[in-house]
Amino acid sequence: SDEINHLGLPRGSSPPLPHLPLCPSFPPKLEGPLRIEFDWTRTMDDVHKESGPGLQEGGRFQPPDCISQHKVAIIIPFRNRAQHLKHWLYYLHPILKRQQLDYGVYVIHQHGNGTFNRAKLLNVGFVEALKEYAYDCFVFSDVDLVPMNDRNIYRCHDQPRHLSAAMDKFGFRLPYKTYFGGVVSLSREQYMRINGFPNEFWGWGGEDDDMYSRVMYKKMEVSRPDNRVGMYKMVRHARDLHNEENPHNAGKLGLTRLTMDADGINSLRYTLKHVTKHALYTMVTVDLHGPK
Ligand code: UDH
Ligand code: NGS
Repeated sequence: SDEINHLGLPRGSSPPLPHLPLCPSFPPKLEGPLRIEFDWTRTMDDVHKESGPGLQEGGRFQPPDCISQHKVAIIIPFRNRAQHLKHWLYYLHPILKRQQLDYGVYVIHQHGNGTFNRAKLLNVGFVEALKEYAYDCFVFSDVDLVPMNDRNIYRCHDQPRHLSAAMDKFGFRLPYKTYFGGVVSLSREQYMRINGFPNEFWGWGGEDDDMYSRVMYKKMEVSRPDNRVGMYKMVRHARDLHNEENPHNAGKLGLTRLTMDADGINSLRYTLKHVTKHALYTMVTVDLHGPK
């Protein structure tokens, strides 16, 4: 009938994606080692203008010519690091596009001046990203870390992955064997299996070690790229206000095995303040109900 077009859809409705092939397992346009520098003075506006085609509002992207095998939410804990975010966005969007990911960038902004809580922000990011799209993979990244090799793909694997295995500030190797800080990826299932991350590590230190222990206690292993592919450059910075080293955090690590099933995604409480769609990212501002 006249109401139905040749695709069997009501007339006027947009056609389904044409029959795109699955994206290949090895993205064809990767460049390998990259030159990363933080001494330029572009504005956020410049970064937006230079970001190239294909980005959708809120920092979403899908490859135009194939169906990505990876639906990835990138979760960045954030407060008062606008310069770092600019560098991160400038370098990461082109890389993530070349990696042919179906991705979204979520900047989880801690509201107020209370003590910072990185791991709890990451939990919020997991929940809030899933409200928007059926992501199956989560990359949790500090805002000041940029990969120096685009073969370090921001995807998930059969084991949780530590992507930032060779950071410049540690001489391009691990500072210790169980280090799990910086940038990690977990599938939705891997993340649920460890009950997410701890909510109770306020201030600096130890939350990444707790995350590592959770993975071990649930009988998974950490995979890593080699020291060449895993190279990262960190934007140098001074210690932040309201994120002092918390001397109680190290002591909590001995309790992870006992507390992890009760402290995590299943006990997460927060107040969402706003969700703002910027051109290059989605900002989620959240009150973490910190200790006073
Ligand atoms: N973060 C913020 N704002 C803050 C604190 C932390 O956005 O006020 C986020 C940000 O994504 C950062 C991450 O949390 O990359 C980790 O924070 P961190 O303070 O642990 O990061 P880092 O290890 O610095 O880079 C530790 C103190 C470094 C002192 C160096 C003195 N030379
Ligand atoms: C350990 C911290 C980790 C931290 C790592 C690297 O001592 O959270 O140092 O720190 N663990 C504890 O404090 C229990 S860094 O050199 O980046 O300042 O990630």
